[in-house]
Amino acid sequence: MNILLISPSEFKDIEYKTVTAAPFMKIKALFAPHALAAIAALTPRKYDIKIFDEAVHGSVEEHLKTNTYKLIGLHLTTNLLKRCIEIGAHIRDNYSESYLVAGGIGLSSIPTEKVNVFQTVFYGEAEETWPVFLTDFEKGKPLLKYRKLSYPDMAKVPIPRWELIADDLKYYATVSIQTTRGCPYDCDFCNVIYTYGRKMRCKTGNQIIEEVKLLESLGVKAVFFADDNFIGNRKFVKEILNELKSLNNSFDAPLLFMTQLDITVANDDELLGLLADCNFIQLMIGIETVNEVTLTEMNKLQNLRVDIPTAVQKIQSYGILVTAHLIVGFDSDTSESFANIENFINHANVTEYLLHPLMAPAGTKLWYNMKRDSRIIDFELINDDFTDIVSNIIPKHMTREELMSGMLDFWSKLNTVESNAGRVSLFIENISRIPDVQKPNFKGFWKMKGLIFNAIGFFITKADKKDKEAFFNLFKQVRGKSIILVSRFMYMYTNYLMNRYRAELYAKILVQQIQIEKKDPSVIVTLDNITPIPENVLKHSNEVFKETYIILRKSLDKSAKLYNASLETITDFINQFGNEFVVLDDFQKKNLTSCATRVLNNGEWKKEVYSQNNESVMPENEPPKAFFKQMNNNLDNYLRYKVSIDN
Ligand code: B12
Ligand code: SF4
Repeated sequence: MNILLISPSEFKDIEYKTVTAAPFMKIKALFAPHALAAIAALTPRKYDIKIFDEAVHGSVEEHLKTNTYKLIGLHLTTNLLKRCIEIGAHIRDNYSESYLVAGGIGLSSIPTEKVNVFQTVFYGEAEETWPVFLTDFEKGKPLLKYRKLSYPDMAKVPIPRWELIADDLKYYATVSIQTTRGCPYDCDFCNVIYTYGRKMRCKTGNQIIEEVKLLESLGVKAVFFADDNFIGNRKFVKEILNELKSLNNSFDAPLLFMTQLDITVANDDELLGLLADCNFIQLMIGIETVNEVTLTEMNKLQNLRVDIPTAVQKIQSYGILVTAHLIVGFDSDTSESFANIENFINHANVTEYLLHPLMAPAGTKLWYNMKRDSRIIDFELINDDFTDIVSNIIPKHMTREELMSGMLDFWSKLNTVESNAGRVSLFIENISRIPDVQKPNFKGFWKMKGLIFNAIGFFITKADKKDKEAFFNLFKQVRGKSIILVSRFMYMYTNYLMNRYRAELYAKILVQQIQIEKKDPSVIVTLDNITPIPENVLKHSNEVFKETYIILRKSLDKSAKLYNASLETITDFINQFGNEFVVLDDFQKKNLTSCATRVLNNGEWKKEVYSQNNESVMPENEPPKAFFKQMNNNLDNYLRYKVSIDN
């Protein structure tokens, strides 16, 4: 049997366009299709499997004209939802011999009826469900949905099959390795812990080292560690870094590493030294805001453990670039917040930053709170193509227009060549600990010569005059400081070009969006009217969840069934008895039991099909903690979509 795995892309996608600002890199996308290489690794070798990335090879419709597949899988992301559905519809209309499936983290936030073009969908991590599906498929009995409720053990995750796209790897800025999933923190605006859990799940050192070796052998130059928080487990990360340090320095040209982690890294000199000496050149850090009140309100308490500007400078003193992820639009933000952010960037000398408007992902605490205040917007009505730049909230102390125009103004000041060059120069000057990284040997240099000459050639002949001048002045400065810093400087300037262009693209979207909202203010519809979770039920939600669990557990023991029947029971209960609910007394317990009985006898959950093999048996009396989390996370979504379908 042959299988095609598709990574969708389209020309108007910002990620796709951004890379064109650095033509000398000759890349076509920022990230290689990690999820699909991971799925390929979970597929028995007897199958003939191909990965097709539209960013590299163009539209898949063309490819399908001359190639047929028995099974086609698509990696679905919410920012490319329309393209994913378009591809799906094309396949269903023209290739009835192919069976079509889709997976991806974003799927859980999309109403089922929107993705029914796919014959099977995978919710959540697929390490355990994909192999089960393949067996079911071979038997001719694939299910409609595969939902994994427990978290796969990362120590058993196989090495992604990058060799399948060995020829494509040169077209990506980075290829990724994931060492952990999960994050120990619990920030109000983030849904990572609902998706991956709060307990860090780690691969073994051996797995990670083998992945690094594989990528190096395939000619990869830059590796992105795609963890949510690379230092979420300090002991583990230090062990890995100690091994990585000697491995990376033994290569002809050490790989460049980047990752995402939290600001408390600045409190740990040993860790900073290890990161620097492994050749981590860039750390992406969720600074979010420098307003301490907001950090407290958002439960981003780890950021209060440091003085943020000092922490940034300390990390930079190790020769590591900090990319500050910043958010504006929190309740304590006003139009003046833009000036505060600008001051922070200049004061801490942050060389790279991404400023986003506050988004409230569905199901997060922030989303619940804002929705209760009628401040969550029905995103589909405004702009669901550009989910990282058009916000889904109504800010408290600014209008939406002030939020958007503040961002436009911010970029126009900070993205100038002069402003950037000033910060980069200071960054170079302030590096006090030169990373202990091997210089590339002759063979290593030879491998990189194309890239180096292309870049230099670009700045001599094609770059704007100002960029050219700034680049060569800074090049001279960095060369004088240490040869080992040259590659990270070139990376830094390349990123600057791409981010500057990205901001221009974002600016166009914001200008359009401001006009749309001005012309027709009625596009701003808030979600409150269609999500009726009464205050009193919310207050007692854990008791209601537990009671529901205990009632249903007598009849159901497998996690997915119990979970889905619980959601339906609670929804039923809220619809029928929610408004009169005060506390969970005997009367309400009886009501809950009658809802559960109805659901057990003829509920919708019965029509859903579940993966049988790997589903865990739930404990008898006490619901596990994860059950409460899943209920909290999904109940509101479930209600929303159910109600909107019914309407
Ligand atoms: C690189 C990256 C991107 C790249 C993706 C490039 C690419 N081609 O993969 C780009 C920049 C395009 C991107 C976009 C977005 N991202 Co992003 N991204 C990441 C990052 C850092 C790594 C992704 C990765 O490679 N993971 C490793 C692979 C193995 O995991 P995976 O992709 O989840 O795949 C597994 C399953 O989803 C499933 N699966 C995936 N595809 C398929 C296909 C089939 C056929 C099957 C069967 C299964 C399957 O199986 C895989 C193995 O378990 C993650 C962080 C993270 N922890 O993953 C954030 C992350 C996934 N992104 C996130 C967000 C918010 C976004 C955006 C919504 C941003 C925006 N506002 O526009 C969009 C849309 C993503 C979405 N929700 O659909 C969040 C998602 C939170 C959530 N719960 O939804 C994460 C977790 C980051 C974070 N900490 O907030 N992202
Ligand atoms: S530290 Fe980052 S990944 Fe972890 S919960 Fe907070 S925002 Fe999410």
